[in-house]
This record gives sequence, C-alpha cells and structure tokens, in this order.
Amino acid sequence: MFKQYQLQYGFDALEPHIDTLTMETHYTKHHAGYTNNLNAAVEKDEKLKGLSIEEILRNLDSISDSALRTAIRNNGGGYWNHNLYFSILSPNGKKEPEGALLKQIEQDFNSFEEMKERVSALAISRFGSGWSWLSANKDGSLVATSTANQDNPLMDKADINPILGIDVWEHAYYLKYKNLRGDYVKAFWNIVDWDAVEKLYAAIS
Ligand code: MN3
Repeated sequence: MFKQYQLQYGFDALEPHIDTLTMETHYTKHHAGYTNNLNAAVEKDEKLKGLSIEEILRNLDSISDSALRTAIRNNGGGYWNHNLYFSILSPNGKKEPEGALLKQIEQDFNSFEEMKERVSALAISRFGSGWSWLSANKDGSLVATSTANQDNPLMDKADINPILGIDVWEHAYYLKYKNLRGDYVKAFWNIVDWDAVEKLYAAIS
C-alpha cells in the first residue's frame, strides 16, 4: 500500500508563492487521487506486490497488460512526482544549495542562476502538462530535462534520480497565476528547500 507523502507544513504555508486553495486541492484531490488509483492498479498484478514505486516505474515494460501499464505509468508517476514536489518545498527552507551539490551545479551549469534558468526554460516551454526536472546520474553529474504528463526520468533511464521537479500541470498554478506559467515558475524557486534537495543528492551520489 503506497502512502501519500505527509506534508510538513500547512496548506497556507507557501503563500504568496503558491496559494492555499491550490495547495489544498493539489494535495487532497490530485495527489490523493494518483495514490488511490496506483494502489488499486497494483492490486491487479501479483508481480507488482512488494515492489518499491521506483522499481515499478523503472520497469514499466514488464507489465504485460497495456491498459494496466498505462494506469501505473500515469498514477504511479503522479504518486512519485508529487511526493518529490511536496517534499522539496518549504516556507522556511535553505535558500541556496551549498557543498557538493553547489559544486556540481557550477560544474554542469556554470552557476546556480544558470541552472535555475535552464530548468525554468524547460518548465515554461513544456507544451501542455508535464514536469521539469533536475536529476542526478549515478556518477553525481546533473542534468536538466522535462517530461510530458506524469512521466519522469525514472521511466527513461536506469540509474538516474530526479532531485527537484517543477509541476507545470495547470492544476499546480492556474487558480492564482492563470495563463502566466512563467510567473509561477519564478515563484517556485522562492520556496525550494535546498536542504531537502541536498539530502536527496547525497543519498544517490
Ligand atoms: Mn500536480
């Protein structure tokens, strides 16, 4: 039974960057929905029971039933992606990366600012719904990519781990920002908890 990440802050805590109603709807409706649908789907295939969500998402091809594979891809992706998203946000997190993560960001993107520009550009240019990612390869190197729908880099490549994701589905920003996705993406960086991102980076490299 997969459990939804427990928010460490209130629905209103990320104001004014993410509004209370968006946070409440996103967490209690969208994320809860993905979680419930994932659990229902996993019940349908004995081979999936006991696997971690990462093991399932890295091996979608092993699910023979195509409708079930699609259900797991969409809802398992939605489950995992939102667990990451909500866990790296905080109203009072560390404002900038330090140490090994900062060093790697500077190596791969020249600077913290240029990394944010690259990940933001991918978020803004993603057509329709999807995500923009900062991910770490097994050797510690970092890469910025984007994916459609609830896909994520785990589905594409072995040994890659997203450490930051920007949700650019309209449900993540439309109540406050309407069509101005770029304003939401800009605001997103104000509430990233770099301590949480550093911990994810340390765990995989
Ligand atoms: Mn979402």
